[in-house]
Amino acid sequence: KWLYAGTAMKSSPALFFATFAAFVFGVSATAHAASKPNIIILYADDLGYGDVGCYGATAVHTPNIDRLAKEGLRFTDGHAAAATCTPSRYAILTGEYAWRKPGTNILPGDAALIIDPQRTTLPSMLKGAGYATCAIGKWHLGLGTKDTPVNWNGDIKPGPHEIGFDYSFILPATGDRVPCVYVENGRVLNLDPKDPIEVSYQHKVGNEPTGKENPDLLKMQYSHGHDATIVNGVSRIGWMSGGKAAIWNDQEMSDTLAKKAVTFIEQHKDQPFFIYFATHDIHVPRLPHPRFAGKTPLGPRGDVIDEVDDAFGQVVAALDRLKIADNTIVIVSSDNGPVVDDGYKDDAVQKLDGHKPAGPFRGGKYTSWEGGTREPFIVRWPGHVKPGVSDALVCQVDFLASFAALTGQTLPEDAAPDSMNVLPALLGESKTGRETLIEQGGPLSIRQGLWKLIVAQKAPPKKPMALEDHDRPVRDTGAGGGLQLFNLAEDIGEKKNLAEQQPDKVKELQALLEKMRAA
Ligand code: NG6
Ligand code: CA
Repeated sequence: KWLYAGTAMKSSPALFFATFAAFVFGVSATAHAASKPNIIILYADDLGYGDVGCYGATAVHTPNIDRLAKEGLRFTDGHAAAATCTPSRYAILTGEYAWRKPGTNILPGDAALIIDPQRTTLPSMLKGAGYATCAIGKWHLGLGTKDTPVNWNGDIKPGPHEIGFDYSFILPATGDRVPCVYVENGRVLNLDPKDPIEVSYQHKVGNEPTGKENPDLLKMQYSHGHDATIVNGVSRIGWMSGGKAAIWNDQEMSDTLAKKAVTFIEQHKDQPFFIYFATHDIHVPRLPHPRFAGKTPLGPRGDVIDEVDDAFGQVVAALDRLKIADNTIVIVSSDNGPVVDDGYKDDAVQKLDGHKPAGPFRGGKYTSWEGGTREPFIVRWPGHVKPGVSDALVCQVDFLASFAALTGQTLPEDAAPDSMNVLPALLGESKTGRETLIEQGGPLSIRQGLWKLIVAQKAPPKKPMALEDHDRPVRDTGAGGGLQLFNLAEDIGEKKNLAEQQPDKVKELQALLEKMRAA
C-alpha cells in the first residue's frame, strides 16, 4: 500500500512537495491545503448511468450534477462494486469486495452490523488522517450485533460511530424498510419513551394496519413485496409499531438530509472533513417533495431524479458560500444500477417513454450486465482535477486506497484487500485505472480491460438475488446464461456472446477470476 502511495506522489509533484513540507515542518495548514482536501461522496441510490443529463438523459433536470461534470472529470467506466445496495456500500467503506464475506447481500432492517469495527474503513482511515467524518442518509449495513440485537429504544450500537464516523444521521436500512425513523448518533430521533418502537421481519407486531390487510388505506399500491406495516400511507417491508413521534416525513427526507450535510460542513469548514452523503433518492418508495412532483414527464421516478440533483446542489452551494469549493473533492456516484418497477405501482414503467435509465448498457440493478454496476461517476476538485471525460476503469472499492495515498496514510497489511490506488486516474493525471475488476451482479463477472466474462450457472437460479415478482417475466439478470464472453470495445450492449468462438479467452478470464477470488 505504501508503494502505491509513493507512486501517487510521484505523479503529482505539487502534492508530493506539500506532503514533504508538512512532514518536515509539521505544517498542517499546508497539508490541509494540498493533500488533505475535504472529501464529499454524493451517493445516490439506484441512480442509473443514463438517468442524468451529463450522461445523456433529456427528460429530467440535473443542473447540479451536470455542473459538477463540467467542472470535473466524468468517468464512462466507473463502477459500484455490486449491483445492489448492501454489498456496494460494504465495499465502498471497507475496500473489500462484499462477496468475500458471507451475509453481505441486501439486509433486512433489523440485521446486525456487517462491518467488523476492528477493520480499517474509509472513515476510520480519514479520521486517522485528521478528518472530521460523517455519514448522512441511507445506511443498510446493519446495526447492533448478532448476540445483542439492536435496541431501538436505547443506544443503537455498534453502528456508524464504531466504524469511524464521528457524526451520523441515518435511515437504519432503506426507505421501504421499517423502522421508518432517523437514527442520529445512535439514538432514534424524536423518540417518545412512552411509545417504544418494536420491529420484526418475521411476524406482525402491534396493531398498525398493513398493506396486505388494508390496501384501501394506501396512497400508493405495492406491486410486489412491500405489503407489511403502513407508514405514512405507504406499506413497507417488515412490521413496526410505536415510535409515532419519530416517524420520518418521506417528502421532506431529501431536504432533511441535505440540511444535515450543510450543517456539518458549516461546523467543520476549518478542518478537513469527510462526508458520506447517501441519499434515499431515487430508491422506492418514490415520494418527491411537492416542489418536484410532476416536474418531469417520467412520473415519480423522474421527479426524484430532479430532487436528488437538488439535494446535491444544496451541498455544493454550501461549499461555494463558505468559499471552500477549491479545497473540496466532490464525488458523485450511485450504489447500483437503475430499476424501474422496484415494488410499487408508481407509473415508472408506463411513463418511461424512451428514457434509458441505464444509458447504452444492458440490465440494471440486480443484474450482471454493465447496467448493474456502471454508474454516473464524477470527480470534481477545482484546480487539481482537469475537467474532461475519462474512460479509465475505476471502482468505488478503490476510494480507500486512493484517498489513503492522497492523505499520506499507510494502511495496515490486512486492510482494504481489494482497494487499488487509482488516484492518478481519479485526478485525471492518468488515462488508465484498473486493469481488472470483479463485478458482483448475482453471479460474478470479471472485466479485463474491455473484455468481460460473466461466470453464471447454465440453469437459471431458482430464486434471483432479489425477491422477484411472480406475475411478470423474470428479470434479464445475466444469471443462468452460463459462461458469457463479451468484447465491450465493439459490443457495449453485451448482445453477442463470444464464449464459443473464443474458448481460450474464456479460460484465461476464468483462471484470472479464480486467482483473484483466492487472493
Ligand atoms: C428488494 C426489494 C426492493 C428493494 C431492494 C433493496 C422486494 C420485492 N424488493 O428485496 O424493493 O428494497 O430489496 O434495494 O421487496 S437496495 O437498493 O437497497 O439494494
Ligand atoms: Ca440501491
